[in-house]
Amino acid sequence: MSSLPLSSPAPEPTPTATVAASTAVPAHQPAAGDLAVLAARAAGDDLLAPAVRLDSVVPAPEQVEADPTASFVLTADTAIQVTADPGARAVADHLAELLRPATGFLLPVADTRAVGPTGTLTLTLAATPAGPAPAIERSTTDLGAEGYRLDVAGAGVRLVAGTPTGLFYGVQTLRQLLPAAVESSTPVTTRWALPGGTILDRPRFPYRGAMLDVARHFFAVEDVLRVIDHLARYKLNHLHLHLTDDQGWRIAVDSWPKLATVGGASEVGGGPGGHYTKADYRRIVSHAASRHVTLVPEIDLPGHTNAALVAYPQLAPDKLAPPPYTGTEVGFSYVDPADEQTYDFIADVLGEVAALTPGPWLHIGGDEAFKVKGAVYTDFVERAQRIVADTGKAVVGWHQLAPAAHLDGRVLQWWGTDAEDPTTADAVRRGARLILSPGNHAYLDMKYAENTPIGHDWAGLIDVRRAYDWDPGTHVADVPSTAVLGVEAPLWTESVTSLTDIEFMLFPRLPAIAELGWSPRAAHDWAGFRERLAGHGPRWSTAGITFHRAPEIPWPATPTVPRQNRAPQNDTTTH
Ligand code: TNX
Repeated sequence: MSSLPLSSPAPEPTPTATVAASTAVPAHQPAAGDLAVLAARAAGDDLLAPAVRLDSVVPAPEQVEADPTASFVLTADTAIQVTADPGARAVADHLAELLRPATGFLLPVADTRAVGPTGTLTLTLAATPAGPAPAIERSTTDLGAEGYRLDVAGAGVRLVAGTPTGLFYGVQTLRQLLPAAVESSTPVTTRWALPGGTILDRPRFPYRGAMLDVARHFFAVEDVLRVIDHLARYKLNHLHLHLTDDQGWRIAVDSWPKLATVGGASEVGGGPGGHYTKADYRRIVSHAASRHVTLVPEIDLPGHTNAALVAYPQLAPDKLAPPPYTGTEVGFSYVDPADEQTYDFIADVLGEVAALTPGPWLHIGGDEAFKVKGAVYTDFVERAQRIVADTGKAVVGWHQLAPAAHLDGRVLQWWGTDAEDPTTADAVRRGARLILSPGNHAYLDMKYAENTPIGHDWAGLIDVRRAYDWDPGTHVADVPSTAVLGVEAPLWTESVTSLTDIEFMLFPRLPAIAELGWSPRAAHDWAGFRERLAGHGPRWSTAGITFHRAPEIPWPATPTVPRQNRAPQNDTTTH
């Protein structure tokens, strides 16, 4: 069920599982695509039917109404037309860039004021879209900040949203409705058919994220950009970067330069580590913005700070520089809560990171500070929270922050494994909102199975079903769904050392978490999800994305893309 209010009168959202086939006779003149389908049917040949069903999208849309009598076929003559608005235009250009490599079509983009032929893919920015599909028409009056409506008919494809972000998500849906070959980086000859009908869609929760730990192992800017692309495919809108930990400090800070140059010079296992310059970080921010993803930077305090102490021993309680740490233990390091220099350091660092970050949040960690206890810990957190507020950002922290005083806009990221958590529930009663990252469902560093070659198992094994089968809205006892901002899937990287490793742990569990964050609860259905997800395997293979061929998913046996046209294969059963 959507957490966003529908305008009155508001029909109940229809779960995707119950797709209504429209029986209405199309009012328009049959177009080439329709005629081809009808001709093929008449000949008893279903080969020309679109390869993908309208109800196969991940995450499941709020409402889907298939029209099996219609389909739209992309051709060399297809053009894209878009409302004259810079944000909408950027989305139309993104759509063209997604479709050009595989189709080899020109797909010119023009704004709706242009004279000449109208586009057959039309992207319209409109607060109150109107359209011809009567059954779900009434609920289009409020698509919200991220919703969209997609109509596919023989004559063309019409995408309408109230914001560029909504159009962007409509484009991600459109991409999934084309054959898997659309993921090819080189031209493929196939019939580029989209299934006919209407999708009306908007998210259940406003915060849908993933976390990448770039501190335990460092990852190049290009790797982070690719992860952002993966998030966007599944309509996730936040990337939390865990930028600092015992093993490495990964962001340049001008006022404390040795944090990055000295503190960033290693990683787990003793590799060379690295850090992002401010220019690197700006590249990440800007790519994220182009994918409608907000960056949430984390500076973990007061624990997980060995790398900072190596660089600046005056921050250490004993004022002695510890050796660099390349192991995987936690909870031993902390900045000196009794020294004023520590708070100057925090204000400087958070001030610089806030200035680089357009999003509304700063994450201050707070987890596993085992040596800073009781009132010393809560006093420290309360000061750090106020420093965040002084930068103009809202504070996010792991749920260990819960006992500290509430502060406007405070968000706790819950990573527990026991859903009875009275301390967190009390913080919620005092005003905190929650991001749900239950360790035993959403932690993507957990192994899939006993024999998974990398990963942890302290929170249990997490197969795809376990990642999918829980409800963020009701998960923590005595926390109402109205206090849940959304979900996040963290990937800790003690044992994750490459982009291939990252993708192996993300796919296919990331789309499962994405569906929990986006889709109405009424659409939750493991049996349907595993079928829909299976169709994504060939897409990932074609895009060169590594994934775990999870045994509980009925992956198609044969590639749907002609072999000679396929990108290099990376998909893997074993690692
Ligand atoms: C706990 S979850 C941690 C991390 C580790 C992770 C490994 C959390 C807030 N802290 O420091 O990397 O377990 O799964």
